Amino acid sequence: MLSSATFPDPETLAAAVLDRQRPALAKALNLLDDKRPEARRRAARLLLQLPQEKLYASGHLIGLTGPPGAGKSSLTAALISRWRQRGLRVAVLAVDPSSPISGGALLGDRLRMLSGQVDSEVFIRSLACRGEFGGVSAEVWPMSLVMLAAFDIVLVETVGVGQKEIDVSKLTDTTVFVAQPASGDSIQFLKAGIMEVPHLLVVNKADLGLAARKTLAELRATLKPARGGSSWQVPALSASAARGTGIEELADGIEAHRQWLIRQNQLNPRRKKFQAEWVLKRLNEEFGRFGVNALGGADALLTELALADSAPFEQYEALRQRFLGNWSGS
Ligand SMILES: Nc1nc2c(ncn2[C@@H]2O[C@H](COP(=O)(O)OP(=O)(O)OP(=O)(O)O)[C@@H](O)[C@H]2O)c(=O)[nH]1
Ligand SMILES: [Mg+2]
Repeated sequence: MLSSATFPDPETLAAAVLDRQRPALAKALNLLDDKRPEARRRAARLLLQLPQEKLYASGHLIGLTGPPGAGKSSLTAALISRWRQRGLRVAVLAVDPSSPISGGALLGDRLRMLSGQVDSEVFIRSLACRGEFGGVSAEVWPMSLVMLAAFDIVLVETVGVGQKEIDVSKLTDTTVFVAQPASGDSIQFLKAGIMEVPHLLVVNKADLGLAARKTLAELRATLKPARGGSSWQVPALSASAARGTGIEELADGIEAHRQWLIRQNQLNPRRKKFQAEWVLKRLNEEFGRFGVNALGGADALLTELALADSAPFEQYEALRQRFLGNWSGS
């Protein structure tokens, strides 16, 4: 059992995180993943020490998802070099499937190897996935917030086909789906009525030629035109991470979606909404449906939380206390 002396001091840690010091970034992520009460309290203080504007109203939180081997990490590496050329600082959280076949926390290493552009303004971290949040490690939300405090772009890479793709979109501003040429999986996924989930589709491995072109044509055929001028038109792009083609267009497309969110005044409300969902999920885990209903029900809680100005752990703690107070008082 570790004593509280081994927990980092939140104020010092926050300053070092903002300075993008690697050991501090790693320490902060570990603290957020630590369920012990003292760690929780310190994690809450850490989040409060960070500039709230950066957490909720600036930067870009991107989800990159798609079937295994589609080239998500290779595309991420290619995007990192573009973003660095544009002067942007990048953090990558690679959510590894816990399956022993893929060997656990290796994607980060692979990415580090692939990217020639890893300098002090790029931070890459592999997270083991414990199957919560449908494939995304439970603490990815607060972890993303901490990364947003220090980096311009935070990219979350998740593996998945089928329903799992939805989940990364529940915590990111922009979701990119990477399709594998000649794979029915992608088309099936998109036809399954989850078409509205990704904001950009990209067929990687364009260097394979015909197979990639065919998949691109199929994807385009499934895309519906945007409803009215204020809707986002999902583009289907083509790229080759291996040859470095189409990367500029992909980076531009991703940025266009962020600009669209800002014009629609959606960036901040989206993050607040995802945070509310995260808090609700935590409450559900601890107190179940009964607890959530005792607190006014999921819908009322989501509305209340999305309007509140506090950090995730505070929201969670306040509701927890309210529930326990009601319960003991009745
Ligand atoms: N021909 C070709 N191969 C590519 C391209 N991009 C990636 N690959 C290859 O595809 C394989 C998978 O690439 P990754 O980038 O690891 O794919 P991933 O989607 O991150 O894979 P997981 O994280 O394991 O799901 C590797 O062997 C890459 O070399 C490309 O543009 N063209
Ligand atoms: Mg990968």
